Amino acid sequence: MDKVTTLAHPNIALVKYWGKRDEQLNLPAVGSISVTLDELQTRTTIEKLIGKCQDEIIFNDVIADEKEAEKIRKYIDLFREKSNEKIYLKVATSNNFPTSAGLASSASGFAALAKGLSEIFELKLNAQELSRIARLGSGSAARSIFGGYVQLHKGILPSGEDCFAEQILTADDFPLKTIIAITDKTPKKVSSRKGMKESQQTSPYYNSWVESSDNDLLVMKKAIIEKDFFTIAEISIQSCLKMHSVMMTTQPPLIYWNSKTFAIIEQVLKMYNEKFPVFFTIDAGPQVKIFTFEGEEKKIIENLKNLNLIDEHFVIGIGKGIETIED
Ligand code: 2P0
Repeated sequence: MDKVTTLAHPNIALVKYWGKRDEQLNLPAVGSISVTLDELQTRTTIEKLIGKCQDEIIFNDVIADEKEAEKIRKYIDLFREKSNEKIYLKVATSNNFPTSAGLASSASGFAALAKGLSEIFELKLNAQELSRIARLGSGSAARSIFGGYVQLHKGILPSGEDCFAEQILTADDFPLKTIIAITDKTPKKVSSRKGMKESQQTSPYYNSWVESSDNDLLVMKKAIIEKDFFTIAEISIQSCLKMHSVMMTTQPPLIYWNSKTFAIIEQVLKMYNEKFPVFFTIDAGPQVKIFTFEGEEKKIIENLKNLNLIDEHFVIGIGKGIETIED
């Protein structure tokens, strides 16, 4: 195959990943559970270059800056080594959503890239193997290989063989909706990779965060299988606030929220405490991801709009895993 196009979607973790057990192999210190999103997507086209000895990396129609390009070239090196094929590639990737603003662009980016590269290098990887190799690009990318509700196991083996993702339920099994409330579109100041390393080294809460996560994963998995919305909500809110407590107590502090983020949390919690089916989660950025049942999203948006808390927002369903498109 000389050319391939792949599509992948970002995901949002309900039980969060923050911290690594092995930096070299990018092995997470905690497992995580996410939902893969529908309408937001990364589209990546990979072509073999003839007579070139360097990969060309294009990002949103512009040549990628050297730092970004080098990261991608190093990732392609893994596939060159695995396949023993010294070919160079043109990789053109684009997102239909803002990058680096807490919307998991590295998850969909590396998932699309892992799938495309495995096709170009004819590695014939199954979904579990793809999740393992996507993880080497970015931990959260392992989860975007699958659609619906997905668990990434942290594993215990030093090789990382037992660190892979698998699907818990499909999108159709339990079709929730997410409202992504955009509170600030500027790129985040501290990357997740750098931030989680600093948390691991300095937050006094880091160890209890790691210790408490196994139980969150157990309860969340059971709640998803049983489609128990309010337990999913309780664990998601807890996991999010625990992760942000670790972030905030990192030196120097990692405060990803702004005043609107906080005000939206307050409103969502108010509705949740009145038994409305809603909960929030927040990643390494200021956007608030609000989950509810299909059909209930209008009430939440109206409430937040009346309080001037959101201008831009997306309403998104739960989506599928990676796909290859025939060119
Ligand atoms: C998550 N995040 O579980 C958590 C919540 C951000 C906050 O996974 O270093 O970009 O590339 O493995 O995957 C973001 O971390 O980090 C992330 P690396 P990644 O969604």
